Amino acid sequence: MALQNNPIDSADTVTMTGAEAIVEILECAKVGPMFGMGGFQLLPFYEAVRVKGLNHHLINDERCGSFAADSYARVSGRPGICDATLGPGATNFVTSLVESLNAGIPQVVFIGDTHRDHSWKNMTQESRQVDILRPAAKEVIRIERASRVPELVRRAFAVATSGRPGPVVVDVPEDIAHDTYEYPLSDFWIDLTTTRFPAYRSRPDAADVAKAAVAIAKSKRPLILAGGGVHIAQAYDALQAFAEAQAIPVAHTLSGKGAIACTHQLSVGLFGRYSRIANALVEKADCFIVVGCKMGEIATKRFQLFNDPSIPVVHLEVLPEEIGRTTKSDFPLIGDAKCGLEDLTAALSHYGAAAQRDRAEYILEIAPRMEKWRNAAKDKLHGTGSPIGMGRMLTELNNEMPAESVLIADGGFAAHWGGLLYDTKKAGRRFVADRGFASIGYGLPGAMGAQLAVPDQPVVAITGDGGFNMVLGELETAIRAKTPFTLMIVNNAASGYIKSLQHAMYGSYQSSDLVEMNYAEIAKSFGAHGIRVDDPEKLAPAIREANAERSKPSVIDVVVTRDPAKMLPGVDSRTIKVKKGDRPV
Ligand SMILES: Cc1ncc(C[n+]2csc(CCOP(=O)(O)OP(=O)(O)O)c2C)c(N)n1
Ligand SMILES: [Mg+2]
Repeated sequence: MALQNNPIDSADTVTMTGAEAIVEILECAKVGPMFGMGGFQLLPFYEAVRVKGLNHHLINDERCGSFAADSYARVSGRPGICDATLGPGATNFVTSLVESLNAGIPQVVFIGDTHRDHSWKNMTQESRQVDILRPAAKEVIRIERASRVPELVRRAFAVATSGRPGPVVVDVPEDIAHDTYEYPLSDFWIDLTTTRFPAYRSRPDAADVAKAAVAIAKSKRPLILAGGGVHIAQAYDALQAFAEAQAIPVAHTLSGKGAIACTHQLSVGLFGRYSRIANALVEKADCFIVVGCKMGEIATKRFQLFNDPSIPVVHLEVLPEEIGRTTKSDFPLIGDAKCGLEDLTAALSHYGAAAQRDRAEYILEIAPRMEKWRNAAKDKLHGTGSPIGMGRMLTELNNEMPAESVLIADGGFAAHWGGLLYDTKKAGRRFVADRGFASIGYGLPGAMGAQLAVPDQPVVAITGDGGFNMVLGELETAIRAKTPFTLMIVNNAASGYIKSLQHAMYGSYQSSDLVEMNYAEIAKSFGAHGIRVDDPEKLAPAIREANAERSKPSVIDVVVTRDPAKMLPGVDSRTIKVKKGDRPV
């Protein structure tokens, strides 16, 4: 039981260590699972966690603990919590913190640091960890006074969950963690709004909304471009209501998948580097409504897709400094995506009937275009040959995954194939791809974090064999954490993305082959469930069997093509031409 969760006027005090005070606030915040690996500096933190019976998981690599915290946050809507010891533990967080920073995902991250009586005396494992992590985090808060522990942990939550959320590091010197201090009881509280995200919402200026509404009303072929910000703002209902009322199709980025259900009649799928029909609609659009999207390299096909200055761009974005970074914006709307969409809907309410009438033919284009694309892609989507094609694998996942489930896609091919071909059946963060930094190795820890957020729903992760090799120690963590997700390892015995690029550019290969492995056997030797599949007909039964296993994780070792000419997600990957200096895929 937390001591307090309300600011009270009390003269009573309690004596405890700084680390215990941290854990008091975490308890007030009702945090979910925590992930970390201990060391001397944070031992009292671990002891306080034990005494309170909070949910903490030892991980095998701090980066993976923070990946799991990131994924937990995305799926639960609550900040992820993780910790590491000083030095190598803390510096292991660099990659995972940048993922969360770039993707706008809140984490509260505790790291131990040296005893301040001895800092800079060449203490063992000492480094300038605060400086190393500073650009990887939204904020680094170093605790310099034990008396300020409750205030600064509250501050970490507030910064992590506000505006564009992000990771906040709390640096805890050894003496702060270990020494005792007298705290007023009244200091143990937290604003519960800051323990979820988005914490506090902001509204765009009403005059800006009115101007944007005029531009939208004038357009015949507007297109909504939805990014990950729709998830962060949980703007699903607002987006669907706006798109339906104004008869506007919705295209999405890799991070924005699920902004509207992929099966919704207004969904036109992924736009950018890969697309089904969305890029064709982009080319004919006469107004873009960009929502919670940074318009980065992949979304814009390396800044080529949205360069016609005659087409008005409405850009709804929570951070003003993002406006105009990559794409000129005629109607910037600064604020929370949910509030902004609600305001646009209200501003255009008089125009609903006209929109339905004027855009009826436009909307009717979607289904036949999608049908045509499906027909053109059917050899890939329904391929019957062995080795298994990724298109067929995604078709089987589309068939087998229920509406209430989560698919995690690792940083390489998995994200691109999944982003292009996977269909979420409900709005929501049901497709999680680590597109903030696109590190490989997110799939397995990401599945663990997501499964802890939705213990009763199927969670499937797709990862490459290279990505799995990078983090396979976390299979031990997942078994211990009793997280029964399914990990599909796309076994191409290669750093396949790289190999296929080498194929396209040079026709020869360097350092892109892996040893042939049987990952089902490896999984079994860990004590997990393992299935090896090399016949596409066996994919669906394997997914069903793995998802039915609820006591431990399952690995499905999916044997796919070794031919680098067939690995790329585009339908026409065999004929791809690579221009010097450009990235084609
Ligand atoms: C940490 C990290 N290192 C390197 C890369 C560059 N990279 C992108 S995809 C890829 C290949 C990954 O191989 P694998 O996980 O087996 O997936 P495949 O492409 O074969 O499906 C690499 C090395 C990366 N994204 N992240
Ligand atoms: Mg591979």
